[in-house]
Amino acid sequence: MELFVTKNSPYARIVRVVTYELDIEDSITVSHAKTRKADSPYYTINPSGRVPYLVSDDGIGIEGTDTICEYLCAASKNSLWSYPNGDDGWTLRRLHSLAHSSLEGLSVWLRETHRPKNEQSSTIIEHERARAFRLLGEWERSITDPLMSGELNRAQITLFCALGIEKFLPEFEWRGAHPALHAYMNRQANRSSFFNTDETNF
Ligand SMILES: N[C@@H](CCC(=O)N[C@@H](CS)C(=O)NCC(=O)O)C(=O)O
Repeated sequence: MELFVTKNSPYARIVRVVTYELDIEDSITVSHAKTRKADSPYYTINPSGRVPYLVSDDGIGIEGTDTICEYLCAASKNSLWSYPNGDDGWTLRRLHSLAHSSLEGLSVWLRETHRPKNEQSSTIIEHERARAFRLLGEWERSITDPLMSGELNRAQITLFCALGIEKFLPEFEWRGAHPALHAYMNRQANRSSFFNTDETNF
């Protein structure tokens, strides 16, 4: 299988974390795609031009972080990307959606800062900055939910990779004002799948 990524994509990192958790990282070739460039050769592989993108052993291309994670977990008969039954299933759905909301907003903020200075929108940046900090306030409370510290799940992975955007976005300084979340992120950073997919170790 071949997985197309970019170095600073938090979505691609989620998939890479999952490959480590499933212990299949050595069976997947990781290729760096050139995104957001006119006429990139990558567009002949994935017409949307987005990463992550997985090409399976039988040549089928799969787009979308959650779909790729579900595919890999199903192929490994592993429940990492599944929801449990009952109340925990609904709580995990809620936490995953909340993490995904942080991920989407931070990605827009990061993308905006990568545009040429004269094309950047201060309105978009301020909108996403404010959203990110409102959501951090919610996470400072929700991080105590038992599902955020028990067995690894999709909400934990998504939140970790979303907040990992701090490495590429110096203006995203949140740790001082969110001590519970800061301690949580430091604990998780020691996990080998997170450590191995840190951009500095990648
Ligand atoms: N909904 C997609 C989002 C993926 C995404 O936004 N990827 C960004 C990198 S973080 C990308 O490839 N951008 C290139 C582009 O927009 O052309 C998913 O879940 O995988």
